[in-house]
Amino acid sequence: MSNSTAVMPNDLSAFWMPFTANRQFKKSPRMFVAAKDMHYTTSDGRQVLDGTAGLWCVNAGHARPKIVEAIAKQAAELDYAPAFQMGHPKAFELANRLVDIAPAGLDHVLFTNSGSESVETALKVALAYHRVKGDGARSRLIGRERGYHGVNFGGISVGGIVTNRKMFGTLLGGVDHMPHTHNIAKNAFTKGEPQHGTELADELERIVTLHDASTIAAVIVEPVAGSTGVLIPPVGYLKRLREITKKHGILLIFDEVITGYGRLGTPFGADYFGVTPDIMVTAKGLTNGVIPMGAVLVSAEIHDAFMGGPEHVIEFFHGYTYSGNPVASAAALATLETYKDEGLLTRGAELAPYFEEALHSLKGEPHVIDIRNIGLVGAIELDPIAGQPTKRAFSAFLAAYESGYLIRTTGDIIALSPPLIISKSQIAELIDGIRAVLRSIA
Ligand code: PXG
Ligand code: PLP
Repeated sequence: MSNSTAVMPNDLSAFWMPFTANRQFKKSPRMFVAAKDMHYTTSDGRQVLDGTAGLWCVNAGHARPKIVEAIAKQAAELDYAPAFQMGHPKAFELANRLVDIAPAGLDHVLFTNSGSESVETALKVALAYHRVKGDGARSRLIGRERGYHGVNFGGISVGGIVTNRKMFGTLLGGVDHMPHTHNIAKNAFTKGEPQHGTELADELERIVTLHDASTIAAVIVEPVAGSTGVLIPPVGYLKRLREITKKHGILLIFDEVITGYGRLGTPFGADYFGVTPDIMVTAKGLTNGVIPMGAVLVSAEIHDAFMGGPEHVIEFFHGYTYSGNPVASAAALATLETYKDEGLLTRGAELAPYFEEALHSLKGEPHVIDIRNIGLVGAIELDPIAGQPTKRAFSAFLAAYESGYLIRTTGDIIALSPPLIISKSQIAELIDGIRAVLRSIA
């Protein structure tokens, strides 16, 4: 690209970048200037194969025509409508389409602008639900170690990533955490769901006994923990959580920000595991990442519990300026159409065996201590450099980018979550690229 450097800004200092090593980045920036289907174009004109669907969100691949057209059309036709006490048709249509593809029993939708906002919304719905039912003593929230639920205060409180929590004071009170299920000693190089660790679900019984069920509002987990390195639940673990929560009248919230919209080869993680939560948190793939939007799906029982008061009174004191924004709604409808046209919500199931085999062919390469996969998500865990955690994986990330592959690293784990349109030959190319990277780094 001859004029590509023309788009480079002259000063990078003002933008304090999110979750980024700012000083390292600004010394040697990595800029994307365009994207189409499976590839990004860098500011120096190189093509980079997208191994991560952006940040786990571009499930249909980049710059898909239906989505691009829908956004342009909607912006010209109805750019914005007040979200409170007014409506516009596309938000209602989108809610209906979501209920159509969601697991049976999730019948109502609240819109947000991100996964983090979806998490806050879900936690608030859970607390308020018990309260409107006259059960307001149920105010505790239970999360899990190594859980990621976004960066807002509720989400980091129930979340279990120390670095995301420790700077920010006392967080929400009344929160407890279950142990995570990651166990390399027993489960290394498992394909799909690991055999060991199902009994860790019973830790929830212990927590319930400690606090008494009558004080607990909800349990929130990611069906597969994405952000902390693709931690796949042991066989039967989520079913057990469902049994325990049901037995004790505790709501189960699935945070499907990553597992939703086809990532596991099923529309949602709930479908993959055959476990339906009371509340499902989504974002990312809802709009293919193009426009910020999240959606929280709730059961009719939860929704209906709020509908008892006088009709002119607001039933739930919560919402965002951009809840169900027209342009975002149009983008989401076009995204769901694209998923449907191309069978993308289940395409991962066809590709998963091939992806699994390719990924596990990295066993035995330098530094690799575990490989795990489910649907079109995979992780390669590396042995950390002694005294310098995260450095090895970060070197792999930089080397991969230089050789034309976008991968994601968290700690010393490489995570892969390519767009669901990826071809078999592109999977092979990605894995071979990573193989070369692993052989090249210290
Ligand atoms: N819940 C889950 C399970 C997530 O994965 C969020 C909530 C928050 O979504 P927003 O839209 O507020 O970022 C997420 C987001 C990564 C990575 O590679 C993961 C996420 C976001 C950015 C990077 O670790 N997950
Ligand atoms: N802060 C102020 C001063 C506001 O007026 C508003 C919304 O009206 C917000 C924050 C919340 O913004 P949003 O609805 O986009 O989340």
